[in-house]
Parts: sequence; structure tokens; C-alpha cells
Amino acid sequence: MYGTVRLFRFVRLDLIFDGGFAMNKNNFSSPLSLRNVQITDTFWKKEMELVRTEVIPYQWAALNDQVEGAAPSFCMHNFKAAGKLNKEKKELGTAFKEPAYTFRGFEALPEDPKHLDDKFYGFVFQDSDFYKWIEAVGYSLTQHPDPQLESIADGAIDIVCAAQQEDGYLDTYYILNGKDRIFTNLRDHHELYCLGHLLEGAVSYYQATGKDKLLKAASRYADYVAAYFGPEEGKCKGYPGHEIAEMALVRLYETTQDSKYLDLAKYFIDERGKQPYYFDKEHPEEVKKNPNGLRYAYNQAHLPVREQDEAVGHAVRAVYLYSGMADIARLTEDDTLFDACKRLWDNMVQKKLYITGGIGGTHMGEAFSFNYDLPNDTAYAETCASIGLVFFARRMLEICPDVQYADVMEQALYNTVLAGMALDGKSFFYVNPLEVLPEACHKDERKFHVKPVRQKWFGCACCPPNLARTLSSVSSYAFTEKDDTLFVHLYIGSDIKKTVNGTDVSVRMTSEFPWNGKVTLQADSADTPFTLALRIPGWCTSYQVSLLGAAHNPISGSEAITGLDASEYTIKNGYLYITRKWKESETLTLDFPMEIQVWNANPNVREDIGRAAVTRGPITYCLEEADNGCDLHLLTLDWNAPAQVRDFTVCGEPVKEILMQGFKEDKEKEAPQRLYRPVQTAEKSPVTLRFIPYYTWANRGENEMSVWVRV
Ligand code: FUB
Ligand code: ZN
Repeated sequence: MYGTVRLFRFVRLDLIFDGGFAMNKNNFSSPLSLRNVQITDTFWKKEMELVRTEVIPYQWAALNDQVEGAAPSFCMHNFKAAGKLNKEKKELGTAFKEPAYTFRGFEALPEDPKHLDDKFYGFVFQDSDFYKWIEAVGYSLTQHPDPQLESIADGAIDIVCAAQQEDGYLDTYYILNGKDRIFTNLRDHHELYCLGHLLEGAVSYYQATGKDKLLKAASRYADYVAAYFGPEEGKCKGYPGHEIAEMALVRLYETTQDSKYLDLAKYFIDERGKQPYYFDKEHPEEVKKNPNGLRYAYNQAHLPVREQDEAVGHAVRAVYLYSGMADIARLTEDDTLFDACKRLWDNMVQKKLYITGGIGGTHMGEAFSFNYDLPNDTAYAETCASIGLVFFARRMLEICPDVQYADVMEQALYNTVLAGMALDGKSFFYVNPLEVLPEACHKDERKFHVKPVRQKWFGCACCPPNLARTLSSVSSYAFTEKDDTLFVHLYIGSDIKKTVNGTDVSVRMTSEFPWNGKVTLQADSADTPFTLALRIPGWCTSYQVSLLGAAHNPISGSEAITGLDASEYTIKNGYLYITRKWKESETLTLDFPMEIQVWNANPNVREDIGRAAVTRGPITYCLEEADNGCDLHLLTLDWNAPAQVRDFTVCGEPVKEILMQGFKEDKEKEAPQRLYRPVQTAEKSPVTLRFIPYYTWANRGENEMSVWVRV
């Protein structure tokens, strides 16, 4: 059916936000335990099943270097080699000679890849790949018990724990290369990054299985780190060069209730960016180069975090830091820290966010560029960075349920995060450009970081296991809870259990997202009042909420909301709060019409001037050569003409495609041999532009793609 297209900007009154928000712990929510959610959603269940059946086994093979034709990982090799050394150490006692530190590069590769010595290989942070894998395994087991997988995981945990030193230290890079230099290059060598991933993995596996071997090992390492770093005299005053330990220590604290982990996380946050810079002490040569200036913006350590107001530096590090800041702000009710989080959030989403939910405009340092610099064909937009953005958004929502955070979380998840993985779960993108000309990726050095097709694995394989852990725990982003309230941030069909004042409450939600905005909810709270806090997505221009089957059918006074008494609901910051005693026989139906929306970028985004992008609901669309022929740059969109939404499949994936009208410049009719010609009106032929969801691009071989099209 052809329909009209809406050009943005609309004003929805419920999106006019409260001005001064002050933190109040009575309003905080926390993610719903994965044990209390069973995902039934068609769309997300498929993603999670892909992770379970394809990605987890594939990644286990990759961690063991058993994937033909893929870059070797060396990850499990390193743990085994470190375990072997540890065994020797135990057997030899005082006769054991620790290896003295040898620097073998940020990435140490074997001379002969077919013959590995008992040495460390790969990137300095290679251990983290296993930790992310075990985290994904934990989440997956929560949804889908699998004794065989659990037994592989237990075996792997034995290998990892065998490498742990008597004193608790656990990082194979230094165990194998020389422990005499541990924590001497916090800026670059990722020991605290690996610690962070270890903590996340250990907590996840413990929560899924109740088995605490890895959690105990992780806690022992965290104890070691807590004894090493801190404000007390004699302790090291450093902090992570690549953040994540901050939020992971918070998670360990919330699991064990041991406050030393919270103190350490807070210390890392508070210490970061103070002058004199800790990293100067580690790297005196930096001081010589730039004695007076701000340094370490790449690591977000250029200023104390409470003074930062622009998202800068390495994008993954940045959003991991901001996530940790939000955690600490919540747990310590620190308004100044939360204000910094808000400033950084605003800067990022107003000036540095791609319409695909990607962040990181430049491959130089895998980093944020300056405000409004959002190039499409050289974008970095790392998959991990959008994952980190999802982490940050969820943490902001825990403090302050405000639809702006959920909207961005959804935008990142459904677009860049999902684009990171092929539809068959067998290959991955690290970089997520918004425009690709394959020839340029092959011939132009400035674009060598952009791959026109997904890769099986990477030497630096941060993204694939990060995807696995995020997709398999997606419900922890969809739902948060507090005493008597369930927040629904993402409409993902699920069966949910919750206890409210000692009463068991159940909620069953079905959802047709992301292709249709229809949702149903059935809740049973017996005689206990219970609140459903339902996000009204920022992208919908109207919505309809109706309660069907209630004993009486009061008029609410609102056209958008029917079947509810006006006293039963309120709307705040884009959330509809409905408080009542829910009966199983009633059904709440929500309808968020998904219109085709056509967007211009802010005029400061030079790359997008005169161009438009198309979205529908949470999905950002793109043009691909497979559907539109080559030379996508010759297309122009007539956004005013009627458009059509149609069922389509991309490699078997059922999606909605969007058909819109436009023109293609007829280059055959021009003089092809002339590079320049007097200005003239180009000859154009009318064409239908076929848009597919961005996350499905590059599944049909190497071809051109573009999110933005001329208008
Ligand atoms: O440095 C560890 C990870 O590798 C980062 O988070 C990614 O950006 C990649 O550089
Ligand atoms: Zn990554």
C-alpha cells in the first residue's frame, strides 16, 4: 500500500522533559534478572538462538584456533601456557625462576604459525575474548539450559583458573612475559580491561549456573587489584587505560555486597584525569613532547571526569567509562557525577551520533571526531562502541527513566549492533560505515579499515564476542524494575515474573516489533497494585493504548488512552505509568504506528547536506546495490512522493522493505570522457528506490551501500 511520508520534526507534548532532575534513590530501577524473563519474541529469539547455536560454538572453535581460514586467536593457548608455567612454579617451589619481562609488542605473533611455543601470542588483551565468551555462555544457559555447553565451559574455566597465580594475579600476558612489570603500563596494556571482562564473565556464569569457581578466581584477582590501587598511602594511584573495570567492579559489588569493589570502582572514576597525570608517570616521554597541554583525551583522562563535557577519544573506552560513571553516580547518589554523565550524553547524541546508532567518526584512534564530523564512508562506528552506548543508556535509564535514553538504546541495538553480525551468525563487522563503495575499500588506504563484507574473525576480535554477550542478554536492556514497577524500555515479547510486596506478579507481553508497533500485555497482580511503566517511543507521532476486558470501561478523557480510568495512569518523560490491580483476563493493547520518516541531518553535518535518510520505527534503512543497481550516488529521492512498505526477505530473513520514488542521473547520456563540463541540468530517469533495513546489508555479497541519499 502506498502512503505518505513524514518529514521530521514533530512535537509530542509528553516528550517535553522535566527540567531539573535531581537524583532520588527511590526512583532508581535495576535490570530484571535474566532468570525472571523468558524471551518469546520472534525477532529477538531468533537472534539469541543464532548466538546459542552458531556464534557460541563458532567462537569456542575460534578461541582454540580451530577455524580454518580465520585469524588465529591464541586465547586458550595463552591460558594453557600460563597454566603450565604455574604448575612448574608450584612443583619447583623456590627453585622456580620467574621469566623477566620482555616486551614483544602490543600484538605478539608466532614466527611459525603452525608451531606455537609456550609463549603469549596475540594482542595484550587476548584473555578478554574468553571472558566475553563465558559471559555469553552464562546468559545463554539462563534462557536455554545445555549440559553439553556447560561442561565445555566448566572445562574452560578449569584451564583459566589453572593460570591464576598464588597471589590472585591473573593476566596471561604478564604471567608469560614477566610479572616483574605488572601494572607498569596501565595506559596501553589492558590488564584492568581484562580484569573487567573477567568479572563480567564470572558474574554471568555464576548467576546462570550457581557455580562459583570462576567467580572466586575473579574475586581473588579483584582483591589483589584492590590491595594494589587506591587512595591509601603506599598504594598505586593509577586507573585503567581502557575502561570497563569500573562498571564490572560495580557488578561484582552488587553480586557479592563486598564494598571494597565499589570503593575501588569509585576510586578509578575519581582519580581519572587528575593532574599530575598518572599516565605521565608511566610515560615521561609524553611530558617532554607536550609539557603544558591537555593529554590523554584518547583515554578520557585529560580532565577529571566531573569536568568533562565533550565525548572524546577512543569511543569504546568513552562509553565504558560513562557507564561506570553512571553506576557510581547511582550508587553514591552523586549529582555532580550524574550531571557530567548528562552533559556527555547530550554532546554525544546531539553532535556525534550516526543515524544508525553508531559512534566514532574517525578510525584514527577508533575515536570520536569533532562535533558534527560524521563522515559516512570513512566512519568507524565500531560494533563494540554501539554496544557500550547501549550499556550507558541502560544505566541512565536506571537512574532516570526518560525516553531519550531508551530511544538511543533502541537505535543502537536494532541498527549498528545487529549489523555487526551476518544474518547467519557466521561473520562479523568491526567497523560499520554508512556508505560503501567496495572499490574504495580495496584501493583507498583511507578506507582500508572499512570492510565491504563481514569477516569470519579478527586478530583483534573484540566485537564478535561482545555481540554474543549483548544479544544473549538483551532482556536486561529491555526491562528494569523497582519495588512495585516494571519498566518496559524495549518491546521484546517475553514472559516475566516479579514479586511485589510478597505477591507474585506475572506479565506476558507479545510484540510485533520492529516491523509493526503492535504490542499486547497481560498482567496478573492479584490484589496488589502494580505499575507498568511503558515507553512511548520518541519516533511515534501518535499512539493508542487500550485496556480490553476490564470489568468496567471508564472513559479516560484521552483519545490516545482508552479503557483506563484517568486516576490509573500518568505520563512522564515519555513513559506511561499505569498503576492498578491487574487481572489476567484483561489485555492492554499498545499501538505505536510505524510511519516512514525521512530525516535531514543538522546542517553542520557537512557530509549529509542535501541528503536524507529513511527510518521506520526503530529501524534505519539503507540502499544496497543488490536492490538498486550500482552507482547509488546517482540516485535522488523524491521524499514527497507516495511510498510503500512491503514484506521482503533478505537471505531468508523476513523484513519490511520500503519503496520510494526518485530519479537516477543518466550518465550514459553525458559525455563520459569529460571530467568536467559546463553546468547543466542532469538528465534523469524516474526510478523506484528500494530500501532495506541497515542491519541486513552486506548479506548478499560485496556491493555498494548507502544510508544517505540525495534529495
Ligand atoms: O582495545 C581493546 C578493544 O580492541 C577496544 O575496545 C576496541 O576498540 C579494539 O581496539
Ligand atoms: Zn570491537
